[in-house]
Amino acid sequence: MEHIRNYINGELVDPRSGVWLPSFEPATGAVHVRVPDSGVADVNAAAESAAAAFPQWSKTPAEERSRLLLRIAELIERRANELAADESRDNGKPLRLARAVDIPRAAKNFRFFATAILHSSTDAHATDATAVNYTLRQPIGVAGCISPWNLPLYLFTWKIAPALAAGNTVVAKPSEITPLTAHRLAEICIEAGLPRGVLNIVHGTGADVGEAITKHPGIPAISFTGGTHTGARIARTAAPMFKKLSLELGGKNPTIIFADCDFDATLDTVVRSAFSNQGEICLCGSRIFIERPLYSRFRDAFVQRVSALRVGDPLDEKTDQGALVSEQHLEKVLGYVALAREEGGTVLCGGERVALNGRCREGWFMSPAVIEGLPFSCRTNQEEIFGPVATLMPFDDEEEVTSMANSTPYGLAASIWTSDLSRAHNMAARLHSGIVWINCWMLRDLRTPFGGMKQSGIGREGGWEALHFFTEAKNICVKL
Ligand code: TXE
Repeated sequence: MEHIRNYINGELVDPRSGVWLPSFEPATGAVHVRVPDSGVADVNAAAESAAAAFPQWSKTPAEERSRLLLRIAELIERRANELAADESRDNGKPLRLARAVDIPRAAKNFRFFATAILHSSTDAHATDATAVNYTLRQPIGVAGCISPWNLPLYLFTWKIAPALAAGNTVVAKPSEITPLTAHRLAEICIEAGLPRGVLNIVHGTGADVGEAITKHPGIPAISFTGGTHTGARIARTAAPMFKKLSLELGGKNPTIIFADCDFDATLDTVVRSAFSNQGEICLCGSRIFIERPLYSRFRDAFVQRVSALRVGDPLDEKTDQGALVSEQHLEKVLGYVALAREEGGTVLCGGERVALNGRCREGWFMSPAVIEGLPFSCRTNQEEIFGPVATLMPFDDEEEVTSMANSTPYGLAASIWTSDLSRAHNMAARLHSGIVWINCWMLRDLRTPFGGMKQSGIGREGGWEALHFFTEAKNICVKL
């Protein structure tokens, strides 16, 4: 069985503890790799090597940093099939999805920031005829990057690429639940010739490794994606240390469908926005509001489509819904279906554990659930479930649906479906969401600000936002 290793100072090394944790294949429920049970000593070694590498890396010309990051992108693409298979095995998502989305986006993250730094400019401000000011953006130093299990390599590289591109060195931690492709990235960085210490990957639990990164005095910036509860915990530690913080947290995203929408296009996309990756994407539209004249027609068509989604072996090309990432998470999501029933909801389809045959008979599968009849204010409609569960609610006018959509503690993403674009633009401006899609979902331009408000986090990733997060702005004023 493969023992994953830490990547510290350019080498693959065992955890100082000499202890490994089991990591499971969700489709079979069996241990498939072992992940280092690292701790403070491993994080300190990583932070030390990152600090030692910083002076040279931060002075490396942008063109050379770009070349190395493009080389990493190239190697990711060359190993795409292997990486997709690893990602699917590790997370439980359909292989088809890992191949089409996760791995290509990981390469794209490196390409995007590798080229961005070749075109960056800065501000200058002339103060009448007396002075000129220019803004110097300098890398922060050692950046801490902590990522979750739902889109493992995709979100891991979404932080690492801009941090390195901006001239920082990095101590990164993937989720201990899905460590495999982060390990492959270490292998790729070694092959690409990334200088030792520039990127360090320390595997282990959030409580041990995650906390140690957050607390480390030599890591002045933390970029985190994960649960709101964990984000708050990180903020409590990092804020008094005056660390820069980027927190991409949970969501409870509204999908708002008006009667004048393009019915077929809306139906096709809303099935995907609710259940892609088993609903384990912070951007998934889990609360679906439908204008009352369209409600019955959309509900019936939606239930029919969701009932037809194939729950199966992630390696099977026909599979639409793979396994949930852990037994604990499966129980959590099934618990919310039970809660929905207690709160008066009607489960129109799915919401049951699914027992497959063959190699997946012990896997963590469930049928995607559609629930109606719940008030917008109940727990099922207020709390992040992060699984294949969507609720349907009718609405009568824009005021009502805007108020319901904005009623949760979250504010990450939303989608609006209507042919009345002036209505769409007005509503988009009023929604408590950092990202609003109109007549589309998950259509991504990496230059755009990415992130949410309220309990969905602090700060934005993507484009210049990411490069500005990973740099300090200094104003230099020259008297004329
Ligand atoms: O996130 P966690 P998990 C939501 C979703 C999910 C919940 C928990 O609701 O059910 O978060 O998911 C590390 N200090 N999202 O368990 O626990 C941990 O090891 C520092 C939304 O994945 O937040 C992992 O590497 N680090 C999210 C990472 O943080 C700590 C995507 C995320 O773990 C830590 C995933 C600590 N005290 C889950 N505790 C999104 N917005 O996309 C844990 N970690």
